[in-house]
Amino acid sequence: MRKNTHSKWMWSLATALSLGFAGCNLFHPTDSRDADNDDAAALTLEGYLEYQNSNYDAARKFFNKAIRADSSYSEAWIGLCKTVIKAQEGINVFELASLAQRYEGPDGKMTSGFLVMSDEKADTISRGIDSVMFYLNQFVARDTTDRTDKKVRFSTIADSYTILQLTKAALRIRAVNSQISSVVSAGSSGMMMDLNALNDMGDSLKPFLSDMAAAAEAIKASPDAAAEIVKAYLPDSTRQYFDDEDYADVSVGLANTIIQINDRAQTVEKDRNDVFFKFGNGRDDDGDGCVDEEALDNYDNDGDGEIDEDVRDSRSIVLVKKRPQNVEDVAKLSQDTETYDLTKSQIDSLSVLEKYNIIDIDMDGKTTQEDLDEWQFVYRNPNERDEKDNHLLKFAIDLSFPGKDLDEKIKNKELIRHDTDVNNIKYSLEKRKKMVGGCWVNYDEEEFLKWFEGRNEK
Ligand SMILES: [Ca+2]
Ligand SMILES: [Ca+2]
Ligand SMILES: [Ca+2]
Ligand SMILES: [Ca+2]
Repeated sequence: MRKNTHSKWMWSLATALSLGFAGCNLFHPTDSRDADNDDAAALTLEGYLEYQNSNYDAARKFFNKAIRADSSYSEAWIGLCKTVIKAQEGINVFELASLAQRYEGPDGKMTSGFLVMSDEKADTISRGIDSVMFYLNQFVARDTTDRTDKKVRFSTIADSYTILQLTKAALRIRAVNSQISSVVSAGSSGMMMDLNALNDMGDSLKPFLSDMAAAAEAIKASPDAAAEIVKAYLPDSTRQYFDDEDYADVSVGLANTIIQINDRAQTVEKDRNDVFFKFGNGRDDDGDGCVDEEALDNYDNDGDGEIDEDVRDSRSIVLVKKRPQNVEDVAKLSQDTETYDLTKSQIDSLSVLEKYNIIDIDMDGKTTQEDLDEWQFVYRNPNERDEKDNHLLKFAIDLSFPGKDLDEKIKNKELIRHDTDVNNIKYSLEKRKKMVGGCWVNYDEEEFLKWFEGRNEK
């Protein structure tokens, strides 16, 4: 079993990578063989010749000299990046991608090279990637801010860059005995993210998201090659539901989602981490009285002006597919010829999760199947939501959030969020209804006292 799945994707990965490298015959010979110290083109050619002969130390010196002569000379940067990747022991991108391959371990559980390797090896690889990234990141930063001659772009090395960053991310998530493939899965309804796996990561969550976001930028720069690489890191189940043509788009969609989460992770004030990064915990984390009210879609679903605060269990996330999978779907599509843009990673609909049978999101006394307003968007069609700029879930239609602007709304929620000592309540239920509004209007005194359970008493 291991052998079969292995060889299949390996061939496509090898093809993707070799295309990347074959396309990299970028070094234009010049007449001069005497590389002056200020002739970037000639120095780059010298570097390339050394690279061809596997003299990586010498190659690196020439490329560095070329960059000193002309720091915008992209061919020298690419040469330098390829050289440091080649020269770094243990950093063979193809081998690294192979580590992601899952197989059934002796205990019957699915495992991967990342999970079975020794801590020592993981450290070595991790350090190796860091030293390569020292150069790659400089080039990427220049390329994305128009500080190169643009003869060769980041996309040329995006496949290697993706593998290095995904490997880094995989090594981080390994620390909590998990794998990237446990975070993302697919089913007939689309691709899903299980953010519960991220809840376990603690302090390594932000670095993990930052590695994933870097990989995501590379995926966006070169989606077709990246699709093959992404396949190696994601569970096999994602493959059967998307055809090859869609896979690149789905990968970009996933990349966009990860970039958005990472932006939020890197910019949120430290003391508000819990508001955004306690996924689906069945508690009100932002102080508006609603419990796990948001869907992770980069939009405001409850109308309080904040995006993806107090997010619900994200197994409910579904990326829509544009291609019909069966006869019923074909019939549906012919009525509504709308097609979706997979790169936007729109949420089609939320799957109603059983675990919420006992969690009342809006605190109106009804849950899940009795209260589908908690799970349905005001506008069923994601494109319509975009057009109307209305991403509200139905339960939020009548909610109001007083406060003259977003700052004041947040300030009020913060006061409530920190008012956690049931023996010394500063803001009564009546005050909360007036200050924050939100779901507090649905609480009675008994439910109000329950809100304090499990929160810190001072
Ligand atoms: Ca809330
Ligand atoms: Ca929550
Ligand atoms: Ca919100
Ligand atoms: Ca949202």
